[in-house]
Amino acid sequence: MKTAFITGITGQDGAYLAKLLLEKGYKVHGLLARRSTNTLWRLEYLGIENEVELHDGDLTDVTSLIRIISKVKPTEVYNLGAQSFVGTSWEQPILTANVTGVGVLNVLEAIRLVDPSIRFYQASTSEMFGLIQEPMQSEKTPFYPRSPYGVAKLFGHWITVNYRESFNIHASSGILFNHESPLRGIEFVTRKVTDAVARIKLGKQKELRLGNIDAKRDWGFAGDYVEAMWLMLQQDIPDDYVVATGRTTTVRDMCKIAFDYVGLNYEDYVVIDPKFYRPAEVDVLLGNPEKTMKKLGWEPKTSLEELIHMMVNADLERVKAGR
Ligand code: NDP
Ligand code: GDR
Repeated sequence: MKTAFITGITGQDGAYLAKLLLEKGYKVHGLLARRSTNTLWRLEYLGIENEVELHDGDLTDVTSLIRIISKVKPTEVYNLGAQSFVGTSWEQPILTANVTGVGVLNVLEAIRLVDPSIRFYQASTSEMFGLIQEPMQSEKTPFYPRSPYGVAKLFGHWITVNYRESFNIHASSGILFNHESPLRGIEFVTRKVTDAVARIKLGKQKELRLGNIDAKRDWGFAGDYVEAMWLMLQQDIPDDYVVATGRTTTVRDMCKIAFDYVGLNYEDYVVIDPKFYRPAEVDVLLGNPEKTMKKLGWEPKTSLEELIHMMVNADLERVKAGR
């Protein structure tokens, strides 16, 4: 039986990946960072909270990682834990650097010390491309991060490459473009929009305040993207892969899709609020997933329309139930 250890198991991707690995017959362990509130709602939503084994620890505490990895003896480690909200990274840059950047090195050091044959996945990001230098971004596109989050992730990416080259660790870096779902945190723009659409439709909210709605993103479905993570660790040779849909859409058009779906005009409700502008913006992202499609046989299965409709439906149900 294969055994996986997932950091960030309580996050959007961690929950979907845990479900996928359980379906494949894995024993799944996860890292549980100490919080004063319950963070298991995503695992509960997928009905797998009792099927995974959780271990107290933190990405900034390398001893906790060494202890857990020694005990669990995983064959695969997926490092999905991070301070992942770009906006917050300007308010908490040091914490972001420690968790999202040095946290990667802590996991790699734990693997190097305990068992260098463990396979490792790093959750890298299109935010590393930042200021765009090529119209479509691939594994060969130069990086130019635009936020403390992007800079921290760039460290995580390069330390993953470095440990692969220095110590022969089977370490792969998935450069994933934005991916969303009903389990997306409410602070991210797609979920903020679908939650507002549900509330406005049900008479519980009057307007939706957004920042830069001309920003463009390449949005896919998280459920599709965790499959690519798993595929990377099944390859004989570790590598870096861009995971994206190859289609880019403005925040404005994404809003239109969401409001149209419930028969409303987004222009009647969206208010631009400079409070949500960022000190430095990533204007446009558009991924080229050609290598991933060819080498891993992976492809995105869910269109942006299907994704946004799925999210609006889930939010309508949740708001109606008063959850
Ligand atoms: P989420 O924000 O939903 O999940 C982040 C996870 O990290 C949570 O489980 C959180 O725990 C955990 N975490 C935060 N701080 C710590 C810490 N100090 N120690 C241990 N765990 C911690 O992110 P996603 O699921 O959306 O993303 C997964 C990964 O992929 C992240 O690394 C993200 O940066 C990256 N990524 C995401 C993309 C996307 O579009 N979703 C695109 C590209 C990369 P808790 O629940 O307790 O807060
Ligand atoms: P992003 O996602 O920064 O791309 O990072 P987010 O959904 O936060 O922003 C996308 C774009 O929308 C613009 N925007 C707003 N964003 C938010 N959150 N709230 C608003 O009100 C708003 N108005 C406009 C933003 O300026 C931005 O241009 C996500 C995270 O999951 C990262 O962890 C991951 O690495 C990247 O995706 C790929």
